[in-house]
Amino acid sequence: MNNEAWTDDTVFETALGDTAREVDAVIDRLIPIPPGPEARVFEAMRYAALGPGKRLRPFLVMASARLFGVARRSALQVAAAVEMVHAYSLVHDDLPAMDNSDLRRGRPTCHKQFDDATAVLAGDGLLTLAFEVLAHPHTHGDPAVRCELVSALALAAGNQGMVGGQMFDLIAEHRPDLDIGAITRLQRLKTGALIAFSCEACAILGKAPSDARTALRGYAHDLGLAFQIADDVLDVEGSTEMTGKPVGQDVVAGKATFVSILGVVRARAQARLLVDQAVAHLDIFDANTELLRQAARFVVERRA
Ligand code: GRG
Repeated sequence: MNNEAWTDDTVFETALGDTAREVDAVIDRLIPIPPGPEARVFEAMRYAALGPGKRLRPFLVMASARLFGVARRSALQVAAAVEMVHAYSLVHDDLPAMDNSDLRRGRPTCHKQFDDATAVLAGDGLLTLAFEVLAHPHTHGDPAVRCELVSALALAAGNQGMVGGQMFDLIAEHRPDLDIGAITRLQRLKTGALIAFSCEACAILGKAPSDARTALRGYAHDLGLAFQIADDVLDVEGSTEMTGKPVGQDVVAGKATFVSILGVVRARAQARLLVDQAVAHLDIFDANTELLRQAARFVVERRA
């Protein structure tokens, strides 16, 4: 990847595709199918983690790796771990006990392709493997750095992050009166925390100073919210063909979202404002931050 040359959308999307292929090769290597009856859960894990997604979180890891001179091999291990956690969250979110969705990434959801119990186990397997990958000496030579990565991912993915946000979201289905502050907090936990980890992980790997971490956290916070607003807009204006998943469900459920509170026009404007704010956090870096700037713009312009 040569970030100096990435100046337009087409080049950015090519770079996103290149990162996807690279991280998929790492995931492919990390989940070989063994002989024996347990092979089925490995197949379901591969189905979930290697499905046709954008790989935005791995891209954020690889783009921020450049800011801190992090070795490509280390960054790819982290990128694979983040994508595994993301894939697990989608598998569990789609289960009958949660969203009860049949379609994800334009294909049958994991529990439809396999069965509910296998999908639960595939999610568990992906989540657990992500921590094994971070704890492996291949990820970083310094055990203190590996420990910090494990701890940061646990905070982002667990009850103080994504799991807490998912609980809040399930409760919010019956609370159409929630205000913008509550929705913002919900989304920060549910999707923002893992996006923030994706941006900050390379600061941990590169032992970056605290001002760099604070700047990346600010970028990630604004980016995460802009991402979620774009997702809410797609749920209203997109189609199943575009997004590869059912749309319009929030409206049917009468759920409070950024769009239900602000309306589409103001929600879009808010997302663009957040993107401007996100990229302003990057001004403190001397290194080329063009990739992260383009990622922020992509998040609100995306059609899937
Ligand atoms: C089950 C613990 C647990 C958590 C689930 C993230 C999440 C929490 C659920 C996903 C539900 C959802 C559709 C949220 C909206 C934002 C989001 C995470 C969209 C999917 O992410 P993309 O667009 O997906 O990056 P791809 O397929 O491109 O990887």
